[in-house]
Parts: sequence; structure tokens; C-alpha cells
Amino acid sequence: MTTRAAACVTLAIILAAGVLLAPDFCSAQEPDSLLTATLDFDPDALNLKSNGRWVTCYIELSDGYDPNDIDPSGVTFMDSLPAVEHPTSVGDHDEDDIMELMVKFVRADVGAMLAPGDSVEVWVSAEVGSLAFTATDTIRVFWPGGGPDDDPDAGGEQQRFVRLDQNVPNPFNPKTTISFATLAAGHVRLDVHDAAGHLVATLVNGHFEDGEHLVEWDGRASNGTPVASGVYFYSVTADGHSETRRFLLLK
Ligand SMILES: [Ca+2]
Ligand SMILES: [Ca+2]
Repeated sequence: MTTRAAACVTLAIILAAGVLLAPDFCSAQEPDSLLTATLDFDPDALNLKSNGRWVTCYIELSDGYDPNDIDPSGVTFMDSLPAVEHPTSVGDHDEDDIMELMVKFVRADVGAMLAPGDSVEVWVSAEVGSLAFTATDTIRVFWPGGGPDDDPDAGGEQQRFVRLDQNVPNPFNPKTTISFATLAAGHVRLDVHDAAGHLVATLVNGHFEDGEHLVEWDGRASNGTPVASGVYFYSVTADGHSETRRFLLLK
């Protein structure tokens, strides 16, 4: 979907009755043509609280290319997350007579890369021989029950006492920045836990004025040891109010 223009020309076919424009004509013989692919990300609406194991991506290639020629081990989600090695398969799940490669990604890792939104663009990249492609899809990402930043305008909710933003960058290696804001001065604590719930590091534990604050984490546990790749959770607590988000350390 993203690279077709580079390999296309606009044909003007002159007929007796007038001019017919065929803007999407692509030459199969063009040696430098960039491969076009389409992506169907499943599910269409990703629940960040779900404990499902995988998300699934179906990749169709443009006419003349075989999805069997995609190396599944080279497929990445949003330029960083590799597909799981098994299971993959080639089939036609949407019954449009175009075969597609099915690959899966670890759901928790995908969720850690996405912030809630009604129209979130996701993409996968891979190679077929010497040609690379990126295919995009748009999904809804949500956190049921009004979790982190899920549609803050809905339900007339009061302004939160503490607001925790998605870290930047995410995924990260090894450093990332977390921003949070509180409505009043007071004691604030910001902890990082691993996916098993063990405390990894305490980044903030003291008095903070109200307003916005930035905290950097260098990917080290409290004892100074660099932590392993994986999903982690960071939580800020102030005056009995708490917010939690996920993030992904990817080495
Ligand atoms: Ca879909
Ligand atoms: Ca198909």
C-alpha cells in the first residue's frame, strides 16, 4: 500500500471517444519496481487488557508474487518486533482468490507498542528475494473500563489526579523517557515491575510539585544490572491515585 507510487506510471489511452486514464497501471517488467503488499491485522479492535497470546497478520502480495517466497523469520511488526517462528501458513482466509502469508506476533509485545486510539496505523515489513515491502492496516486500540487515556472525553470523567503518558521511545533500548503529571504537590512514587509482577526499579520516590514531570529510565534494575528484553509495567502513585502502563525493552 505504501510503495506503489514509485513503480507506477499514469497511462493515457487515447480512444476515439476521448481519453481514458488508468492511474494504477504498474509495469511487471520494471526492474526497480517496489513490491506492493496489503495487510490484514487481526483483531480489528485490539483490547490492551486481553490476555490472548497472539495477534495475527495476513499479508497479500501484488500480482505475480508468491507469499510462499516471504521468509517468515524476516517479518517484523512496526520495524522492531519479529514474528514468532510458529505457526505460519499460506492460505486464502478472506477468500478473495489471492493467497496470503499468515504470521503471528506476541500479543503482549504488540500491545506494549500501541497507545489507545480509534484509528491506529500498524505495519509489517518483510522481503521477497531482493525486494522489500511494508504493508499497513488501521485498527482500533482500546483499554476497557477507561484505562490509560482510553477516550478521555467519554463519560464525563473528572480530570485525573495523576496522569501517566506512554513512554518515548517505545519499544526502547536501553533508555526511555516517562512523563507524568499530578494535580497537586505531594509524595509521588514511580515503580517498574516485570511481567511477573516483581519490582524491578523505583524511579521516583519523593516530593513533587504539581504539573508535568519527566523521568528517564536507563533499563537498569535498582541494583544497577541491565534488565532483559521484555514487557515491563510502570506505575505512578500519588495521593492514593495510581496509573499503570506497559512498555517494551527490545535489545
Ligand atoms: Ca483486520
Ligand atoms: Ca486472500
